[in-house]
Amino acid sequence: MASVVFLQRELEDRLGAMLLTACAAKHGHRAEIVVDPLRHVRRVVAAKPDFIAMTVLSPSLPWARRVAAHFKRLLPGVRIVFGGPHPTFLPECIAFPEIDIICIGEGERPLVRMLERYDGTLESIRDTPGLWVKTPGGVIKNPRFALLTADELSELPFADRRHYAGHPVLRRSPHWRTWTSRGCPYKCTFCFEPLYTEMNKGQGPVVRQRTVASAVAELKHMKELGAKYIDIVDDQFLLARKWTLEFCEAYREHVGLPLVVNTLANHLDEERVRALKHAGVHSICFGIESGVERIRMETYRKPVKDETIFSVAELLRRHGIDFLTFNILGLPEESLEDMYATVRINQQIGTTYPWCSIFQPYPGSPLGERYGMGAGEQFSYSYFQESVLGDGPRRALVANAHKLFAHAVKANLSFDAFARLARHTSPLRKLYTGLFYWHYGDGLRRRYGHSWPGLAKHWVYANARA
Ligand code: B12
Ligand code: SF4
Repeated sequence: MASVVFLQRELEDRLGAMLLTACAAKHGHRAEIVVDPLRHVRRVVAAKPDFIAMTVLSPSLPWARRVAAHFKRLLPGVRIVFGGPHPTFLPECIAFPEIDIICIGEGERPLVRMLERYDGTLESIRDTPGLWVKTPGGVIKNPRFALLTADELSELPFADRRHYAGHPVLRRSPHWRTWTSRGCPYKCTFCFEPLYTEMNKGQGPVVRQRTVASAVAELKHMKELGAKYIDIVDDQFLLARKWTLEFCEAYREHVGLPLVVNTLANHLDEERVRALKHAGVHSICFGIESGVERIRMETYRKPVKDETIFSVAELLRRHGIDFLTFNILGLPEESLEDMYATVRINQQIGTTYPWCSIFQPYPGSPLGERYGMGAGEQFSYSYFQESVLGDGPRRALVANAHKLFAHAVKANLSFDAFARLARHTSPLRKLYTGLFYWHYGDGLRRRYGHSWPGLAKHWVYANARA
């Protein structure tokens, strides 16, 4: 029996860690999750872990390295293993001295195999599929296991939520995440999915759905544990019509909690929207990304036409379903007029929740390759902060436009007003951040039942550690 402790910084339920700890425990190993580990050092040390594990997104690499170095000092002999999108797409990060092992892609099989074989030496796990292992003789780069099949995904244990039950903020969060599928068949250039599909070519289907029965059984379990609002994180919830219709029927009968899902707008039609409404779907999220059709379809390669966006918005309004649109500002070639076009299309369709991020060239995405960020150390911690591209004035313009985005949509600002405010350079522009958080928080309240005091606690915590 080996032991592993997953560390995380965010006050969010993390599916990767919850699933992997459940798999480890199912195979007889000790596994736990510690949130905010630098404040709970004693808990980590007391667990006497063989492995300290983290899911690493590109912006959290500096934090993950700092924490890894800290625990390596406190726990000589502990092995540090990183998984998740950053090591998957930039495995060279294993060169950092704090990292012993990285996992590329799905982690269930590699983790269990690693825990089973470990005898205290890196030699014992050097040939584990899916892992790169740093041995005294150099880094061993193993081939990967095949992707889990749809049947295997359906047999995975439920994400283990007990780890969060003792955490004061997470315990009270009304909003819980789950999943029903993996993979996405589209090829948007700001996203990692095209490369993920490419690197798994020949390994069986990349897009896989759990059975309706397994997905609904987990949702029922979540409801029994106290979930109030459900967020399904799948990139594409509406891929297969028959699956969706069966799911909606079963969800309504056995769960019925307010639900939020993501989809490409093209998958929304009368039959599916009616079924989703019947099931209790509260909001649907889809990407617009840019109001300029050419940028959306050619630069971002998101295959959604303007006419689809208009017709889908009308359909959702008719059925009384709220909708959130994903939008991006700050692509280097984007003018202020282009940015306003994204505001404008959202005004025209009456978006309930106009969500917007600042473009970041993450590793693994085609645009990330174009605007390359090397070891990824320079990312801002959040895509709500600032652009990492362009000179100072350009970054300030993009940050202003981004902070004003939701307000410009909701208040129907004209181009002139939007441009005047976006070009503003006095310290007063700091007030825009308040506007941004007001709209963002209001969306979280309405979609997921959060309270303002709960959100304030969350943000104070996040900013104190940013
Ligand atoms: C839900 C979600 C969130 C949630 C929860 C985060 C989480 N990862 O659990 C929240 C809201 C907190 C979140 C926040 C952010 N997110 Co997010 N998020 C997602 C989303 C939609 C689903 C993640 C998920 O739960 N997947 C299901 C689980 C099971 O998969 P997984 O976490 O990848 O884990 C599997 C493997 O990666 C591996 N694995 C993972 N960890 C480990 C560890 C070990 C030891 C091992 C062996 C294996 C292993 O095994 C797991 C099971 O197979 C993804 C998109 C996607 N399709 O993945 C984006 C995504 C991960 N997010 C992304 C980003 C950019 C962010 C933010 C940085 C955005 C921001 N605000 O700026 C923040 C993070 C803050 C920060 N600075 O780090 C990017 C990451 C890109 C990158 N190169 O890092 C993604 C890929 C979206 C995208 N397409 O660009 N996110
Ligand atoms: S942005 Fe969405 S639709 Fe496009 S490839 Fe990524 S997950 Fe798929």
